[in-house]
Amino acid sequence: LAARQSDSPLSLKQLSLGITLCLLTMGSYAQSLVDDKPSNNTFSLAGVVICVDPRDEALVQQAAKCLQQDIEMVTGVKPSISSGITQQPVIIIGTLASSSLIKAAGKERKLPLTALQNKWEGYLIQTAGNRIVIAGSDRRGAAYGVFELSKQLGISPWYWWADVPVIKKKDLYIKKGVTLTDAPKVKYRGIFINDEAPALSGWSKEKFGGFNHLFYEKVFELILRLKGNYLWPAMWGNAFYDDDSLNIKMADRYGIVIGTSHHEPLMRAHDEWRRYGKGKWNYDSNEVKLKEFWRGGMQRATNEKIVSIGMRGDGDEPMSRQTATALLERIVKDQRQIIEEVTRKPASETPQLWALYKEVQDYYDKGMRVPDDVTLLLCDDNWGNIRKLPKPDETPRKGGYGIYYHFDYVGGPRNYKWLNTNPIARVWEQMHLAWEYKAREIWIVNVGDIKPMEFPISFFLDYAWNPDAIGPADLQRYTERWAARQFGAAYASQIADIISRYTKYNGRRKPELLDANTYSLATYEWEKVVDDYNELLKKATAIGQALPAASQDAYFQLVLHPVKACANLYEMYYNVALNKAANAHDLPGANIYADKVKELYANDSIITAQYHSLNNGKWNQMMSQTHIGYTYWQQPNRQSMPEVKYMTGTNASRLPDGGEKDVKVASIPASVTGHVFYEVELSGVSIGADHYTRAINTPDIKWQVLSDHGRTGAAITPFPVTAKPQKPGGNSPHLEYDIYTFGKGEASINAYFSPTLNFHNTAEGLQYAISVDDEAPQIISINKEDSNVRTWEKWVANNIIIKTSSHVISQPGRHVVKYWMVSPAVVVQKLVVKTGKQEDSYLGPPETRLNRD
Ligand code: REL
Repeated sequence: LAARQSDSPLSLKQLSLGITLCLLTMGSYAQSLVDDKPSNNTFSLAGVVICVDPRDEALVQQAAKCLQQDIEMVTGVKPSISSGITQQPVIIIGTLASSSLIKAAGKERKLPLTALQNKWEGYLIQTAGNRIVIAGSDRRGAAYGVFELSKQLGISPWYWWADVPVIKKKDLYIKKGVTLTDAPKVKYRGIFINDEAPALSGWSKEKFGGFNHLFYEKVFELILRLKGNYLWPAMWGNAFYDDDSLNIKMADRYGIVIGTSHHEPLMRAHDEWRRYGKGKWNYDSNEVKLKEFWRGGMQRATNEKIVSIGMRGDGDEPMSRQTATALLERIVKDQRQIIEEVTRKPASETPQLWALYKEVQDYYDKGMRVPDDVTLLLCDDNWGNIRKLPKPDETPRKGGYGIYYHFDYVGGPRNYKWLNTNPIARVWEQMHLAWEYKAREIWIVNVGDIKPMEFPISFFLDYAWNPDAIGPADLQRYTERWAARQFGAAYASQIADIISRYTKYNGRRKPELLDANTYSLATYEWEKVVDDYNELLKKATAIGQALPAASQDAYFQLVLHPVKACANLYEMYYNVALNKAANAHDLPGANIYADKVKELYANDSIITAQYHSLNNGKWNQMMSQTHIGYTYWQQPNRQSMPEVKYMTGTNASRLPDGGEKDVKVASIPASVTGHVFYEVELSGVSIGADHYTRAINTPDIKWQVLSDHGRTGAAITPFPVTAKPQKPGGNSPHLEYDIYTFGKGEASINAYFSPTLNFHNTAEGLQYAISVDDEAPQIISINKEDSNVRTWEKWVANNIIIKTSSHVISQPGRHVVKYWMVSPAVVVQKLVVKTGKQEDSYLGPPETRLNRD
């Protein structure tokens, strides 16, 4: 039953290419400016003055203030800000166009400023003598340069939002002679605060009095520190422009580009129509009032913005079925006329987007078009699977393409808005597709309440900054670096492992979708997933105990809480399952399990309360999202404990002799009882897809392992993701798995795929092919039926697509399973060859690994 990896799947040439690529990738992390100790090659920042031209942009002045605060946080001494260079050491900050200081420094020091000319958000940091010069090609470029320095001085972008401690140092030493230049690759990189009640709404009300400029100041600073530039503000009963007239001023001060969400045209929050709208949200019957409403939105939004255009139904609903493309095109035309009239510039000079969200994509597919300067914002399916991407041969559009992605969602098959359930391995793989297929203008992600999405937000914005810098093999290292920034280097790799693990577990199924039936008792799957979570909790707790007191609050928020909360949740549903089984089979223990459920249910609230009490209640209400007691897609009004049944009689209150095992064995169907262990082994082979025996590459197409991608182990996919579809057979790209079977005759192979969608909307969908020994490869589509909403719901709820093929095994013994590439971008996680009866389980049978030598 072995899948054997060949000794040397890589040639020497491939290996040296790999090493070169790895060095290049490593080199693209920002060069270090700071040293731990003084030396001849460093200068001290003691007594430093920050210099800014007072006529430079407001954002530059603001960035200087942030740096002033940051240096004080580290050294305890607040540097002064001056308009001229009076003493050394000095940090000079400014933009190319508006800073006389930068112009002078450029001449005097021969800074390579021309490299910044006409760059979008580029910066240059140069250290020499006793000075640091930070020059921006524009206002945000200068700010990013400042925040790069801050980060290197030890200020995490999350210092405020997650209480990450700043390590105090008496002095700071800057390396001399370093030049660092950088600029983003994706033009607009942002977050969408959404689904913000009850958690963020309650919290912001308590701490700031609502979603006002004081709240947004914190958000804008965070976005800048993460090198993002774009925000869709909170809109659940909130209206950025209307709620506080200072919101827009704050956006200007921090240089953040504002948009309204995909279904809120012309800078008007949806809630404003509820507040002020006259008549129906219907262009056919109420054109005049709608135009007036939109004109008001444009007149008010004098700040830097991207204007959403188009129209959906009232409140994020589809338009009526009869809505004609012609009407929608007219709406866009009229909206652009308003934009022109208000801005007194051609419409093409105001950045706009049209979001192909849900049914709007159908309008596009049926031929509706908008002018070329408008960015087409392509969307995921709300579950992290991109629905559409430009074809490689598509004529480029002036406005280009963007992506609207989700880390949080309210809608079917179920809301997921409590914890972080987004493994970055999948985010990377999907956004890599977006990058390679040239959706590069806007990347925006729905982050719910911001917390607890700290880690995936960091990743999304870092990846958007430079997708070429983070390759498929860099994700663990990325996570380690992130952990090191928050908690220091000592435990970074263990913390990274915990983060990867808990997101992988949560990615298998959103906690809101979990119940007693998710995992199987009969195959010991339930026991295994609970053990795994508890093991992780043990590790996470031990590391927490080893960290200094100053890191405890941050550690709880960023690492321990999700593990603790989910280990508890898993254990609770497991005990519900045991209680059910004990009841069904009239076995001892039912009441013990029921009591345990009660205890764990209560413990869930205690864990939430623990979060709320951190740092003197700074995050009170932030975890108040209901997450137990769902009965359909929408959240319940309040949590309720899963039902358990008590039994009468003394048996009910004692554990079975064999412990919980007796209950599980009893729940195995009679057909396999007695033989279960042998049957499972004899009835097939389960192989992690990356554990191939031989990989057959071609000069243009190589198999790429995606580490830690998927529900169980890793995954594998052909690279580049833009490769042309292949006809399977002969030496076309494929993977071979040597297996051994004890039986013969009919067999089936279940192939497990990441739920990638048919993003080029082809008739056949994404395809793979499969064969055993010399069979002709069978070509199978992984997503032909994705128009069926029930099928799609199953894929996203289970976070897997499973396709089955039928085969005939000629005789017991050795065989070769061949998995062939047909379409690019198909990501396979696991193959299960079934030759006999197998018990169903959620994750499928664990890998049958024998004899790897
Ligand atoms: O997740 C989404 O994209 C949508 O459901 C939201 O944008 C939508 O606006 C919803 O929060 C409320 O209207």
